[in-house]
Order: sequence, then C-alpha cells, then structure tokens
Amino acid sequence: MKSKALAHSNIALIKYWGKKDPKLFLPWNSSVSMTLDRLYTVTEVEFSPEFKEDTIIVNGEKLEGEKKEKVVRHLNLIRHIGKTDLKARVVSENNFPFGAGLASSASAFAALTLAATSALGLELSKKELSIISRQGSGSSCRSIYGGFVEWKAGNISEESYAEQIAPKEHWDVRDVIAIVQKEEKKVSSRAGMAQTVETCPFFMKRVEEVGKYLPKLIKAILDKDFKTLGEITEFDCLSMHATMLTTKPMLLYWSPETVRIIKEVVSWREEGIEAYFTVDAGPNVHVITLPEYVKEVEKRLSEIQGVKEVISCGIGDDTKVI
Ligand code: 2P0
Repeated sequence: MKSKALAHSNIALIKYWGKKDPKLFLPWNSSVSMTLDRLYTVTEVEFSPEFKEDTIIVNGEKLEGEKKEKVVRHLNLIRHIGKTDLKARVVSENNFPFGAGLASSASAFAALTLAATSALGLELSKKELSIISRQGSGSSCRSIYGGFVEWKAGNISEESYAEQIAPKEHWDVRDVIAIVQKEEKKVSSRAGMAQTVETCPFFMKRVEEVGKYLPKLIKAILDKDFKTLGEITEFDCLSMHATMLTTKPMLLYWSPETVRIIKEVVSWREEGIEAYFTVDAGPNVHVITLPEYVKEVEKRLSEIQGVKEVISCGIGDDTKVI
C-alpha cells in the first residue's frame, strides 16, 4: 500500500485570497493559474498496519506540531474516503531551491492527495482529486492539472474544483521569478486571508470585480492575447494587495525590492519587452513573459539590487503517479 506522486507548483494570474467557508476551503472567488514546470514536489505515501502513528518527513526533516497536524488532517480525510484507519508514513521532497521563499503548499498537497489515494487503491477522477486536494490547501486543487487552470469557486464542496482551460502545448508562456527574500513570511496565507475577509472594507468589491474580468482572462488565454493576459494579471495582483493593505492590522508583504522590480518591469514595456509582474503573499516577484524575452528579463532581473536568485519556469504537467 505504497505510492509516489509528483506535482508541480502554480502561479495564480487571478488570485485566491479569502474563504467563504474555511472548514471546506470554499473560496469567495474563482481563480486562474498556470502550472510551473521547474518547481515540484515528489511525495511517497505508505499505509501499513505496522505503523503506530503517522510520520511526515519533508526535505529530510520530521514534522511536528501545527505543520504535522495540517498533513494528518488531510490524511484523515483520505482515510475516511478510503474507509481505513491505517497509519501512514509520508516522505516528501521539494525540488525548490532550499528556502527560496516560494510557496510549496500547492504542489505538496496535490502530490500528497494523489500518492495517498493511489496507495489506498482508490481510482479517482481528476475532478475528485481536485476536490479532495482543495481541502488540504486551496491553491493545490489547481496543481492537479498542468497548463492553464481555473478553480471554480462553487457554493458547495462538490462544485468547488479546478478544470484545465488549456494544456501546456497550447501556449508557451514563461514565469521568471525574482527571489528577494528567502525567509518564511510572518503571517501565513491562511491567517492573512482570514484577517482580510474579516476586516477589509473593500473585500467584497474585489470579489465582484474578479467576476467581471475572469472570463476576459480565460478568453485571452484561449486567443493567446498576451497583452490582455498581462494587464489582467497585474490588475488582479494589485487588487489583492490593496485588500491586504487595507486590513487591520495592515498586511504589507512587499519589501523595497518588490517595488523596485515592479517599476522596472513596467518601464521595460516601454522598450518593447512584453513582461508583466505578479506578486503572491510575499515579497518575491513573478515576471510573466514570452520565450523571446526570457534571456533579457533574466539578465535585467539579476542586475537589480537585492535580487538574490532568478528562477525561470515554463508551463508544467498534471500531477501524476511516478
Ligand atoms: C493563490 N495564494 O491564488 C494565492 C495568491 C497566495 C496569494 O493560494 O489556507 O496556501 O492552504 O487554502 O492555498 C495561498 O493560499 O492557503 C494562495 P490555504 P493557500 O495562489
């Protein structure tokens, strides 16, 4: 009863930030992402009557406390579905450059979901895997698929899942990531989004606006309209950070380098470099661009003061058993 799965991380072009049902991980708005080839997690799960308790090892370290609890809760959900109470041993490795300051929960929970369900012999559709994975960490439901992906918010658990908009072969879009800080953030996404929903007076306005531009982003992906994709991506990032900033207490995830890079990216466009920024709940900047500009974007990012590392990603595949 053992299986190993590989899942890729993803970068949201329209962000998930806020749950309307925190227990079921139902988001307030639908979101759109692209799966990233360079960043992935490989997880092996074994269930055995010989194990007295769950053991979780991530990058060679045994998890304890809250981090372990998060994984055990997800194993409990999968044990419930698989009708077993066997304990598990989970061994997970991220290929991300060590402590790169990049979120790993999307790839981690997608890999865990597939490895654990297949170790129990459950044969599930991608839709079912996505629904299960969502309940471990929201953004992971998008990583079940490669290519361009939409997570439909839904109103009940069975309606909240990811779907592929287009496979990776459809369009070669790149994400060149500028790492400016490698430390773990002080306020987790989970805590930060809960605080935003509770205290940001503009939060529902953002949800309403996303509903208007999300169909336009999907059309831009299908039409390979890079300008529209870039403009919506930047606007949505700023809209999410605007709700974070107007939360009590304020959530300012950016550092001076973040602003420096954003201004640079905008000025590069005046020179004809098609590149657009997006920033998650942290200070690192993702530069969304096309293959012909990657070399120049990499060079320019690495010359900016405060940039510690540059990681270039293409579009990745579905989560799979390996
Ligand atoms: C996203 N983020 O759409 C957004 C953009 C961060 C900023 O999804 O509580 O780690 O486990 O569901 O999935 C981070 O949130 O939060 C996230 P939980 P998760 O990629």
